[in-house]
Amino acid sequence: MSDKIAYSRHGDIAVLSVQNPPVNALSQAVRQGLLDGVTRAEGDTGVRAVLIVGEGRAFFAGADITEFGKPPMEPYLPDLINRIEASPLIVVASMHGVSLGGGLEVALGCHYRIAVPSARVGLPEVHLGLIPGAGGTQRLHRLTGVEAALDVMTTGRQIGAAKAHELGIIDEIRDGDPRDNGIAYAEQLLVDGAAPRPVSGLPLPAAIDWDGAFEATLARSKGQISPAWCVRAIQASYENDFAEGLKAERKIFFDLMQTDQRKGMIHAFFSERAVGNLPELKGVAPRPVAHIAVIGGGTMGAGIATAALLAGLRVHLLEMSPEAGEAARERIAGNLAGALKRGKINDEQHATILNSALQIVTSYDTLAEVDLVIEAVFEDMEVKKAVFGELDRVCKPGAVLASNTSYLDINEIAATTSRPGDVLGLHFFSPAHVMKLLEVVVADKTAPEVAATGFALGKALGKISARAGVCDGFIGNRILSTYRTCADHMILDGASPYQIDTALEAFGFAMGPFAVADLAGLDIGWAVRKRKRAEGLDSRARDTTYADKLCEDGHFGQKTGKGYYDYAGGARARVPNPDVLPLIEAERAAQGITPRTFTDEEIVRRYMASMVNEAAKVVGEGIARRPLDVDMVLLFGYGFPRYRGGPLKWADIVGLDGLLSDIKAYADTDPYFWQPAPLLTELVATGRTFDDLNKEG
Ligand code: 3H9
Repeated sequence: MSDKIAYSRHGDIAVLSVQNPPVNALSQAVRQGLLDGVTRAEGDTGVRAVLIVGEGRAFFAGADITEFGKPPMEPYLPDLINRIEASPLIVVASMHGVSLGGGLEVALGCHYRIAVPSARVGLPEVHLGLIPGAGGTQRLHRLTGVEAALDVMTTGRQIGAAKAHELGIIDEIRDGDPRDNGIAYAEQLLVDGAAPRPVSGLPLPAAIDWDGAFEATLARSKGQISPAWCVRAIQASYENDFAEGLKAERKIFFDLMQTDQRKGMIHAFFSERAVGNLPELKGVAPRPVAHIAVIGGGTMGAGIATAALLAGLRVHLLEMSPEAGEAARERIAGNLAGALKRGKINDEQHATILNSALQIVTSYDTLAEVDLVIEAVFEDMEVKKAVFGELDRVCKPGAVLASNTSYLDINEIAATTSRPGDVLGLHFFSPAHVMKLLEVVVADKTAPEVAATGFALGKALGKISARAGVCDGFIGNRILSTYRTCADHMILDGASPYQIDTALEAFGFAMGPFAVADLAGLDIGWAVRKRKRAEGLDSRARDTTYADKLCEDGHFGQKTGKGYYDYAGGARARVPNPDVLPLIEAERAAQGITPRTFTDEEIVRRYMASMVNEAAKVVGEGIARRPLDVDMVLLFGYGFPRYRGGPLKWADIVGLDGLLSDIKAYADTDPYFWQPAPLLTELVATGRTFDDLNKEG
């Protein structure tokens, strides 16, 4: 027997306890152990029932994802589950923690299912670019009906025990120890004379309009294909017998296993967990943080304060005047009302947060006791330096001093204090209580425990935190500035903002760059362009000014009702702003450019090549430690499609040599913009990928 399964007897019940920490993934050794356990129970004199129960945190978290992409190893999960279901003994699953994917499919192969009230079940395979591949699409709807089964599979969401019971997935809910519960339930079933009850033998529920459901699911999935294939897999159960249905499911599962979407999503799954796990911070203890201060109560400061309050921290919010303080309180109250409405907090928590956890203050002297400060004032170096001077004066020794700047030099800010080791950047994304990304900007003198504190705070706030070094724009905004410039160049040469947005939204971005600019506010890009021009643009750089003219006329995007688009019909009913194309045409004429046509394919290729090239520079210079850090920044802060894994995973998949050749070809007409990243050149020369660098750590 595998050491992953402990076999024991409790009267006439054989208990198979699964021990594969941390989450009992169904690895080869676990599958083998379960198979051996069932076989042994069947030959064990006096055994009349088998109980399968997980040790530790979960029943089963599903198939072992680390085995994906490698040759499958026997026993295969669908065969094991069929074997369990075919047992002449009664087989009971006692579920606690999560039963996900193959884990729920094992439970569906058992004849009876009991769970503790806190148990959660789900079929999250679509989040990995797959469908359930061990009978889930052939069994679940026989218990729940097609509509509920499709909802569970196509959303991949977890459902609680009570709901699962209501849907017929779980037979019994009982509080207590899962093993004791399972034994008691199995004993009761034996007393009642219960027989094995294979789900595969249950009648099929009413069929639905399969083509309609397929198309509707495809349309909802924003370019991701696996959710729609859940429909086809269930449909297969109506077209032939159970064994043929399983074969059809298996074929779809393996076809999806070969797709780039599966590769991208599994890369995202592991990178999401690795990004906050920096080798250099292993064993470094963060400083305790229970009470923070936020300097500035504008949209960003109020959002940061809201995130901290929702995470249970005390917050002092500093504003310059009582009136500004009141406005900040109202912003936070508005954010909290949203959280209350969505059930994130209850009435009592809402009242406690507003009445005691949040304090609006106007004097730096009140900040003497806080553990960490986040400055979120106007993006101006002199203003920031003045704030940090005050913080240095009043904050207790060991307090962490953070700036939320999006691009300013944290080294310069730190140098204005007497404690640069305590200073770092914590770059939130707006709205800060909603957006998942946090860039933890580690400056030259930031102490390791201060960096670790940034990551610990990010975790407490439920963020995905990525380490960034100091440069203009850190990881995300630096890369954004490059691909956005690439888009502007394509506009000068003949593309329209609307064609570019449409092409990139079809590629999978949540929004195209011009719709994003309208959402963020065109004044932000305008300020950056003015700053860069003031610093002195390289004479070889192409510049565009048509967007400045929109700003000069007071059009800042959604907040003023007009930008690249006109929002008279509301944010979702955008239409092109008719003023924009004439401005572009005038600029082309002024620069003597004869416009040419672009295909959508060329737009995506150039845009992505510029993104990958800049990302490679960011990694090569050590601003990002690993390619996966860039991928997670773009995924969680910039609307990059998850099913493509991130720009550097995408680059690995499409091939680095082809991208480098294209970059070199583009450089023929604009050698300044298209300078190949040394790291990209090196990877191509040595036949390696970005993912190889991730593995090197
Ligand atoms: C499937 O089942 C296919 C079948 O239909 C058909 C097959 C033929 N495998 O997230 P955490 C690791 S597809 C391997 O930090 P939490 C994870 O990487 C599968 N490893 O904890 C991490 O490792 P590390 C369907 C796994 O408490 C550690 O466990 N199932 C797996 O926040 C702790 O994880 C899923 O998609 C796995 N299946 O969340 C479930 N799961 O410590 C995916 C986790 O080295 N998993 N690990 O970084 C999850 O959703 C969450 O991990 C879970 C725990 C909710 C279980």
